[in-house]
Amino acid sequence: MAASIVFALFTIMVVFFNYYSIENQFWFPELASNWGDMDTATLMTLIISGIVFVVLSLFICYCLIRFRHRENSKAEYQIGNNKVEGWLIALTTIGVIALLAPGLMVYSQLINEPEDSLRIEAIGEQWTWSFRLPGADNTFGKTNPKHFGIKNSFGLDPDDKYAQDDILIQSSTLHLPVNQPIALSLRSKDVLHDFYVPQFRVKMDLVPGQLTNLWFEPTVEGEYEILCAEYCGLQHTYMRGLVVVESEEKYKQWLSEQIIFANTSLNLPPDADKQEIVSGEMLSIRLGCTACHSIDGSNGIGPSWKGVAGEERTLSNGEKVIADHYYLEESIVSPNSKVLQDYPPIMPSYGLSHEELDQIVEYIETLNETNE
Ligand SMILES: [Cu+2]
Repeated sequence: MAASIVFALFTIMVVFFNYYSIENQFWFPELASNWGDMDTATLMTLIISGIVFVVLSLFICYCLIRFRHRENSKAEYQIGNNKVEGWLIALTTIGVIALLAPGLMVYSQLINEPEDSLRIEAIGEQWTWSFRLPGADNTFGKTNPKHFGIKNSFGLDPDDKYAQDDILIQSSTLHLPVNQPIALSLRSKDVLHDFYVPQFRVKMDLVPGQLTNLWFEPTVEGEYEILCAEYCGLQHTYMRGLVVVESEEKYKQWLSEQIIFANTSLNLPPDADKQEIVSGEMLSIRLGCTACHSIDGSNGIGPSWKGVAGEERTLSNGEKVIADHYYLEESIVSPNSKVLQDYPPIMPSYGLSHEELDQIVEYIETLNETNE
C-alpha cells in the first residue's frame, strides 16, 4: 500500500515537473527557420510517451494493491495467454508506429531540398568549420583527399574547371540571406562531426567518406551558433561556428568579399613563380590555430598568442622557459615536448615548411608589439 502511494506521488511529480519545465526553460530556443514541424514531431513523441508513462505507472500502482501479499493467497503460474499477448502486440505496434511516423515524415522533407535552394557545403574537421559555395556555375568542383594540403585545405582538384569559381570560406562564420532556402551538403575531413543549429532545428552527422545533406530556410535575422553535436575529440566543445542571417543586400556584400579558388595562390600554373606571400596571420587561420589560441589575450583551450613571445613561462614539469623564437617553433613542430603548465598536451603536430613556420612565429611575435 505504502509503496503504491509513493509510486503514485512520484508519477504526479514527474508529470508536473515536465509540464512546468516546458513552460519555463527546458524547451527549444525560439524558432528561426521553417522547421516548426520538428517541434510538432517532438511534442507528439513527448505526449505519447507521457501518456504511456502515466498509464503504466497507474497500472503498477493497481497491481501493487490488487496482488499484495495476503494469508492463504497463492500465485498462479500460467504458461501463456494468447489473448493478452495479442493485445500487447497490437498496442505496441500502434505505439511504435505513432512514435516513428512523424519523425520519418519530417526527415524525408529535411533531406529533399526545394529546387531554388542556395547550395552550400559545410566542412567539419577537428575542431573547426569551413564552407564552400559553388560560385557562378552553380556546380561544386571536384575534391579529392590527395589534394589536401595546407594551401588547399578544401582538397579541390586544381585541374577541374568547375572548381575554379568555387567560393572558399576559410572561417567558421557563415553568412546567409534571410527567407532563402539553403541546401547544405556536409563533409568531414577526419572523424564524425555533427552540424547543429538549435534555432533552425536542423542536425545532421558529417560522416568521413560520405556526403550527407539537409535543407532549411532561415526566417529571422540574427546570429546563431553552430554546435558540433557529435563527440569528436578532446576539443569537441570548442568546435563552434556562427551563422549570420541577414538581408539579401548585406549577404551579397559579404559574398563579394570572399575569395574564389582560382585566385588562391595554389592555382598558379606550374611554371609560375611559387614564391607566394602568405602572411602568418592567413596561415594561422587556414590551419585553424585560432580555434584554440586566442590573439587577444583571452583564455582558450591553449595559451593565448598575445604577449607570449619572449616571456618567461612555466612548463608542466615545473621548469621555466623563455618563449623565444626557437621555443615557439619547437612548440608547433613538436607540441607536446614542452607543454605549458595548466594546459593539456593535446595539440597535434604540424609539418610546416621552414618559411611557413617562420611566418607563423613572426606573426605571434607581432602580437606582442600591439600590447598596451
Ligand atoms: Cu566535431
